[in-house]
Amino acid sequence: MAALNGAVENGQPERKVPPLPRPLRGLEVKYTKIFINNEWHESTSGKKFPTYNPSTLEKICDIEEGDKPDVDNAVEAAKAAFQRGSPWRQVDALSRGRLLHKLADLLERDRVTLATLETMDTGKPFLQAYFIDLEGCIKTLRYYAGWADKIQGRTIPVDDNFVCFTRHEPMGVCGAITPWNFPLLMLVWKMAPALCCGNTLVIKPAEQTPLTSLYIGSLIKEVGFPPGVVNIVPGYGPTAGAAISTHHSIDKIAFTGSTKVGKLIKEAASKSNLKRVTLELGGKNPCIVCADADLDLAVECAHQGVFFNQGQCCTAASRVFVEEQIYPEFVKRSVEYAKKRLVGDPFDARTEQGPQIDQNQFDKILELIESGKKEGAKLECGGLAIEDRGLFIKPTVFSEVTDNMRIAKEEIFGPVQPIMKFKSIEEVIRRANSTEYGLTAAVFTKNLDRALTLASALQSGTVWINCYNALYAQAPFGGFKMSGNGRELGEYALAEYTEVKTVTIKLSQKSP
Ligand code: NAD
Ligand code: NW8
Repeated sequence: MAALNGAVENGQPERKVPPLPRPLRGLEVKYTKIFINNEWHESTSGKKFPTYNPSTLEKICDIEEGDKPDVDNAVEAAKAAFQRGSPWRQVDALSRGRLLHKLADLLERDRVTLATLETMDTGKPFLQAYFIDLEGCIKTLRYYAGWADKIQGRTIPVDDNFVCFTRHEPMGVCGAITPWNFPLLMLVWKMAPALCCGNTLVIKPAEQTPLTSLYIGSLIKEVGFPPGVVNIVPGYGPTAGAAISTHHSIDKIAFTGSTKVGKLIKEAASKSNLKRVTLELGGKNPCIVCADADLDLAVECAHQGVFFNQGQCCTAASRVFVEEQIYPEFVKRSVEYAKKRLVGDPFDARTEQGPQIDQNQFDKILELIESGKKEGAKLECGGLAIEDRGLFIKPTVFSEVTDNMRIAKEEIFGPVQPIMKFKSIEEVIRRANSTEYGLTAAVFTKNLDRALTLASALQSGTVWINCYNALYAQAPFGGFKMSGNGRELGEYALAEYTEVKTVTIKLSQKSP
């Protein structure tokens, strides 16, 4: 019982729990057109494409379908906005930071609207959209807002009668091609550092999920970014996406999505103008649980690690390696968790898991589940779609998984947890690293020596110890090997959005 008059009970002050945010019912979609020069345009071709709500399979609305001519218009606008002497080039560094802070303010103001739109378009639980996606967006914008006036070159000592310094200049027009699993967050990871460094942007959101990206167009205008600084062209990959990756006036491209398309983009960059490319591709991320781990923590983190966002996460813990002594207990507890996971309406506050994004992904996941059964893994629970409903899949756990099975090798991108057994640290290092991917890895142990040995031996851009999905705006994120090129977030991402210019000056006299 709470004590009266704010008095304390058990030495703890009474805590006020804020009420949970509620989604907007009957929200009308306002922004469905192509955003160029701070104005809304119809597509040159006159074509539109539908976007669906994956939990009801109903069409939400039609969106103007951008293609090459629309990308050309967007690039022209972005190029003009980057010209020497343009309004944007005259915005000083401190003011660029203020514009980003103002954009973050508007995301805070419209947080419920944006989270509602994200849930309608992706099917992710509303509370996750609100507390994770929007939180990450706002923090990333504020983090890069702070960097805007702290981007500095160096002074470099060379020959005595020379002065040499570097300038970290914006690159120019940056393309951003984003995926459907975190539509707004992946956009902000690219837009915030790009604008912070003074670039202009042409953005193509995933065709499945254009709504929140287009809403951002209205906020860009409201904040007061000059026309042409941010342009958004919704459309399909092989058309609008390819027009961006092959464009000769785009100086850099940032992509998150599949390895297959990542390769196409790098190829298109090579064949066009050698534009800079950063890629954030998939992972087959090992999660290593040692016998001495805090078992409750490890089971919960491995569960959340793979099932979060319907399993549609580049960081998904999709290869769980468990030391043999605790293997049966770990599997038993993981199955209990999976069976309890609440699947359903993403607007219901109790829901932990919504539908998969589309029929393609749904079919691919069920096909991989079938391959697991056929190749001899033990299906502990799930393994099926949920009957009578759209794209929902039961949380699935496989034990007795071996490294040669497809479910242990291929990115599933669905609610499927493959659990393997290991005997020694040397063995698990070798097995964890025997993949072309290298995005993240996680280790659960109380032994400092083991933890740090694994942290140094694992080939991945991130290693989490006794935690999972611990992402921060200030900590770089990206892949080793085929999980990608370059880094997003943190100070490291600034290098991906600036060119370094060396200025060398000869003095007429040597110093005395
Ligand atoms: P995708 O790579 O095709 O889509 C990502 C983005 O690339 C979208 O905006 C898409 O329109 C665009 N695109 C597609 N073809 C293009 C082209 N030729 N040129 C330029 N842009 C193009 O991903 P998908 O097909 O939607 O999903 C397939 C698989 O990709 C998933 O099963 C999953 O394994 C992986 N994936 C990974 C991530 C991630 O976060 N790393 C996100 C989404 C999907
Ligand atoms: C940027 C991102 C975050 C953040 C917090 C909590 C859980 C999961 C994720 C996450 C700045 C600040 C915080 C998460 C998000 C994206 C992917 C995987 C996990 N991000 N978070 Cl791809």
